[in-house]
Amino acid sequence: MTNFKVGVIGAGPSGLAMLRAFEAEQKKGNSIPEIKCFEKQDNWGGMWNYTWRTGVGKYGEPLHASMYKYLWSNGPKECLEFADYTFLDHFKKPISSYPPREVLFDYIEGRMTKSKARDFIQFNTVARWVDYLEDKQQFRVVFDDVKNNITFEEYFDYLVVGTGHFSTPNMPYFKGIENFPGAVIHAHDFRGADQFINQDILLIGSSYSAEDIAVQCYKHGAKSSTISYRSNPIGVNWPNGIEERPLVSHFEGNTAYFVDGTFKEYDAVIVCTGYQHKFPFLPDNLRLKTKNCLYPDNLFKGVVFNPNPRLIFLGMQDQYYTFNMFDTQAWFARDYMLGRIQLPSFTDRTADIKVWMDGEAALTSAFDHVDFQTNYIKDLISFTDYPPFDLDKVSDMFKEWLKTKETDILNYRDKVYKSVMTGTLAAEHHTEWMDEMDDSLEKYLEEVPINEVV
Ligand code: FAD
Ligand code: NA7
Repeated sequence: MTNFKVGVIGAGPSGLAMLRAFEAEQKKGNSIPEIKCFEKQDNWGGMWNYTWRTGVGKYGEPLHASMYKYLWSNGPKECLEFADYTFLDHFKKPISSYPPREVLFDYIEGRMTKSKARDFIQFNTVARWVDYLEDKQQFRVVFDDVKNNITFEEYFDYLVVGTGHFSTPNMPYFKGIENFPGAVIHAHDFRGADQFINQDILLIGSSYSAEDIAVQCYKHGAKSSTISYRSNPIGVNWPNGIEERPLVSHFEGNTAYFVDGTFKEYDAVIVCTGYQHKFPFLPDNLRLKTKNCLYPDNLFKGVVFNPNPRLIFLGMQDQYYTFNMFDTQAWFARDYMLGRIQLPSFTDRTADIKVWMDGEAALTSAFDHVDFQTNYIKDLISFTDYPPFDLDKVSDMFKEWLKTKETDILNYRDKVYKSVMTGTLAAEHHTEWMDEMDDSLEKYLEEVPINEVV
């Protein structure tokens, strides 16, 4: 049955995966429901749609973007590759394993421009509020077209939320920080390390953002970076100029004091303490309440909202896998909406969720986390016709990536991996990552950089 209507909120990689999944079905000659996607930015790509702005956007909305200039993929591209549109399909030649942001944006966009997907998306439009109408079994969604300053509502039989969760900062308080004389920003507002040249930087938090921003600051000429951890240090082999200390206890002026009794003066503080899952448009009974983890509670197969299975969330997990995981979720969601996948009872769904959550709680290492997410994707893929790919090999690549970072945090991006989709070995980039200050698509795709041609 396809005489129903699907609303998709967000046109980042997750929302676009949903459009792609339905398009794949249509291409097989099957009919699909009516689909409408609403995106608050003026373009698609989600996080990969870079902006120089911070704070609020052109129309006064809180900015979604947390990405920065000079951001290069922090994992091998071979681990995120779409199974139905490979890097070779897009670039027509092997490229390196760790492309910059603009190159990945181009790849995401390339898959979509081959279709009519853009016609389904209304840009500059924010989902403001959602109600579920029990009698009609429909969602009523209130939107703001922020460009034209118009509020309107639409009704959907299924609602897909793909609004991401690395956008609303988690910003803890540290005593005395209000009197720190230099810049205090969250990683969400970091737009590039060039403003920190010759400065002593304090980063609070010890996960991906702290790790990469410290390396960016090193690369672009900061004097020093200190990473302050709450639970565990990142523990890689840092170069001189990057160090780790336990958590800040308090600030006095520009001096930070740490819980081990040490202290140091800083020019700027970058708070890298992660993000909140925030759904200001969802009422309490439809809101996903979770932190950044591999298996959020209340999501059957990590996708279907258990208390109301007409509501679907994509990409709400912490992410080793990204683009291809969103695809497998979208394919699952599509086949469920099309009635090909029958949901078990509420009780059985709850039990299934518990098995996965207990599994996550028992994990002890990063390798375990990779295996867990690999098994999750294997499970999802078994329900649909998403092109199967060698997930064990991808899992091995993730583990190799983790090991390489430990020993060579500054140069891990120079390593190349083989695509499990095409068997193609990535090309070594023309310039070593530490020496490459230009992250543009144009420079990246040059066979030989212009400045090396005599
Ligand atoms: P997003 O990309 O966040 O897209 C969500 C979309 O929803 C946005 O376009 C947003 O504008 C829209 N939206 C939000 N609220 C509303 C609303 N109310 N109404 C309408 N639209 C709305 N992944 C990797 O694979 N490799 C990397 O190297 C990597 N680096 C990263 C670096 C940073 C700094 C961050 C923050 C993330 C990084 N990621 C990386 C993860 C990245 O989030 C995912 O790759 C991917 O972008 C997630 O896709 P998504 O569609 O789920 O969410
Ligand atoms: P993450 O991966 O969610 O990590 C958050 C980090 O912040 C983590 O080290 C936490 O330490 C730390 N944290 C959280 N709250 C506090 C407080 N109150 N005090 C000190 N430290 C705290 O977020 P990231 O921004 O690093 O990464 C998110 C995505 O952005 C990721 O996918 C990347 O690709 C880019 P904990 O270990 O919990 O003690």
